[in-house]
Amino acid sequence: PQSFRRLEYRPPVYTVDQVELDIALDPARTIIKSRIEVLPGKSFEAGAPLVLVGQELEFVSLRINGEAHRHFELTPEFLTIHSLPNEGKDKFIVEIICVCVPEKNTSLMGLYVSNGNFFTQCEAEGFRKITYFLDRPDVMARYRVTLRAREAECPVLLSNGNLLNTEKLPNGWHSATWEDPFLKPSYLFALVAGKLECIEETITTSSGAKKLLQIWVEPHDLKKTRHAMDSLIASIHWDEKRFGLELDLERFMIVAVGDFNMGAMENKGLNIFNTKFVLAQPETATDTDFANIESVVAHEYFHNWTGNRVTCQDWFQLSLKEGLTVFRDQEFSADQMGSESGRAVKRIEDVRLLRQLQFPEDAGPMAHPIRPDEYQEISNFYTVTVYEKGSEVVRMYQTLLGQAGFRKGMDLYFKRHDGQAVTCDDFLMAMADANGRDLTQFRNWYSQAGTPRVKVQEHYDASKKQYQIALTQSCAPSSGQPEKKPFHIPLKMRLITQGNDQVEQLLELTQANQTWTFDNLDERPVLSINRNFSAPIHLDFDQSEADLLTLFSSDDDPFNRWEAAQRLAMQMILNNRLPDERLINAYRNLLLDPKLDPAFKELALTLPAESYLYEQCASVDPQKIYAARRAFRREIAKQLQLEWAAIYQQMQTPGPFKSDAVDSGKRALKNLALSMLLEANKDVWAPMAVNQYRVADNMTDRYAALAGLVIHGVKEAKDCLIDFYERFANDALVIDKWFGLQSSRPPVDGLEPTLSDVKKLREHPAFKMNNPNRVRSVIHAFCSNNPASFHQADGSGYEFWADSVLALDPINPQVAARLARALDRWRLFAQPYQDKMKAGLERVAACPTLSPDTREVIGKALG
Ligand code: HT7
Ligand code: ZN
Repeated sequence: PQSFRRLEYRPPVYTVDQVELDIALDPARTIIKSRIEVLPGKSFEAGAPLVLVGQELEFVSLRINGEAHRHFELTPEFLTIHSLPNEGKDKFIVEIICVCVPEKNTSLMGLYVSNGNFFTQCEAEGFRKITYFLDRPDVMARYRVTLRAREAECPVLLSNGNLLNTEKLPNGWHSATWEDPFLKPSYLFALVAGKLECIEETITTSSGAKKLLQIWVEPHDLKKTRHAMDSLIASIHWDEKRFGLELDLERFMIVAVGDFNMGAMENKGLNIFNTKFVLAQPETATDTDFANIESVVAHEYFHNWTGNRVTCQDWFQLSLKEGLTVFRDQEFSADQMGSESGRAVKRIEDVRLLRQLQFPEDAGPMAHPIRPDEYQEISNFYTVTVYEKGSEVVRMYQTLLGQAGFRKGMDLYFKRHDGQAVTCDDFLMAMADANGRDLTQFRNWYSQAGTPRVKVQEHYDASKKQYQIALTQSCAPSSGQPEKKPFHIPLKMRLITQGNDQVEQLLELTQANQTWTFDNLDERPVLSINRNFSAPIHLDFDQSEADLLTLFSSDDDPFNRWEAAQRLAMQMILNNRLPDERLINAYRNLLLDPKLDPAFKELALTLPAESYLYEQCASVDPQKIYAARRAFRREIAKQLQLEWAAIYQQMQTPGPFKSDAVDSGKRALKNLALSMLLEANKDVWAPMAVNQYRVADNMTDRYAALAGLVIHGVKEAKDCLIDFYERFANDALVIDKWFGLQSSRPPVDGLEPTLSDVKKLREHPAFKMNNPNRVRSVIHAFCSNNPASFHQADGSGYEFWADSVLALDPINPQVAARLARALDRWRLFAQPYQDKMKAGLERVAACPTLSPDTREVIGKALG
């Protein structure tokens, strides 16, 4: 397979400054006429051919400077044009006509049809499925686009920028012409056409300019767009306030589509979203859905500056825009929580996700630095490493430089690079120069894969009243990187003493070993380190249970309070122990503490995920871990049954539904209580769950009740599942929940294995292999979110996985490649699991027609 290497980057030989597209939309045969103005690029040499990329296109004609041109070669991937006027030294015009077939495009890259409407997805390399072009992010041009279509089928025609003009055409056709005033790379091009309607708002931005905001959806979904619009308006105001960044377009549009490979896409002025991240009403969307919509809307909006105004030189720099934009959306969502403890809740949620998904990635066969050095298929590198670890790296600048210093760095970054395609080094230099800091060593975060380990050794000398901590950093070898250089690791710490007289400090760990000494301590302090998770590391710290209990009950850093609870639970589960009396008492005190946020309590009482527990083991027996974790949970449920019952009553949220942080925190804790009660004694508490299912006025409560019934194998679950399907049969996103819940049911005594249900669900008339959301809700939910059912000693889960990857790959390689990653960590598992996983991987590898996407993932897993 072909590999692309970061160090082989060359600036373009030719570049483009103006693009005109005329697109006649037809599902069976769309005709694309392009007129591009080409001029020498930074690597130009006289006489060099112009090499354009194109994929799955039917070539029709080529003209140069108005004349038919015959000096070209056409391959399935390239259109290579020779004999250019004046050896290519002067600007010349290339006109190409080509054809594509949107209705046959199940990859959902390029131009495709979803429910009768047209959509595009061009990042990373989809524009080449629309026309032959220099489809690379460092070629930035101005676009003018005319869309034509039959008016009855496509009354709405949208593209980037401003609407210049619309026209009625013969035979029931019509057209719209759009112009984007900003330079952009081809990956930010978009068009949407079809039967859509919008809600709109006009807002005034900081400079006093009026802006039109629109959210376009299928007409029946209009009533579900208010929350997305509110989120967009809040994002616009936040970016002005926090970063001084104003919306630069007269019009900003969001469009929702039901078939989409990822969450959303930041096309300039025309964001395209998976419906899952736009549509919400209390009756159909959970609190998590509401929060996700807010954060994805913000994320895509924030890309308007971090990604669009300043873009990436090449795809190795992806984290330049993605890490930075995730950091910005995390900060936005934290601010929306409305309180300091709300901010901490958001931080815990973000770190939990990082540790569940990114830490395993960084220790597995797909490990890569946040700025990878090599890839075969770029779409495989839209990873939790590039996004979430990338965000942690950006957060560390802020920790080192302070919020004001970080802002100075951002201001300089935009001053230097507005309108350019740049690198992660340019970002680092802006941060360093704006603050007069040498950040040379910080570069190692960009170039080295793997999660650093920091070992903590503490020593208290009572006679000297002196306390010392020695920190040692290391990082396991990863592919192509046998030795790691030390990272620059900012560690927030505080010594917890009875006098409560120590302040928080920032330790900068830059060497392999470093020691810090603290004087005048009358007693041995308890160390609270890596507060607020100031660095994305593993902490090797043999802290006593007594110290962890102290931190759990009284650390003033809520993150570390939560962390202490997680570490206590983790150690006990991994040692197959049940919670002891001291821990149960600590849980009880936390639950009863009126000063603590319900949302925080819910997080503290939620046990570490199985995927995180796996990472702590040398050889994983998934069934043993499941059993130990479940037993631990049942003990908490039983020992605190009275408290759970009281909490269930106290956390009711009467009155009209609000999706804000306060009410959603109460619902989260109430529903944890419900689940714990079912865990403790399902026969006693099932009627309460059934009642909650029936009377709920919102999806959070209805779904939580249904999930409790299904997961605990309550007999009423069957009827409630039937009722749920009938109630929401016309709402695809809710039906996804129905599928997802059944596929993620852990094993239940007396019920058939979940795999038999999943196989039936795959035959269900509403299951569609070409809809990524549905595939995720059935197949991914089972293979990636249901470890206890998936990892069966007979290997049946892995056989199902292999069958599914092979079935999905010809339809949608990107979605198949994601599913393929479910077996990444196979080497970590004990026998017989390991051999059975390997057999599954080998079966997939043997398929001769595997896509490059899936081949890369499987190849690395087996390599
Ligand atoms: N920047 C967007 C990336 C994206 C994408 C990439 C590959 C294939 C399909 C895709 N859809 C969207 C998403 C984001 O980070 O905002
Ligand atoms: Zn993004």
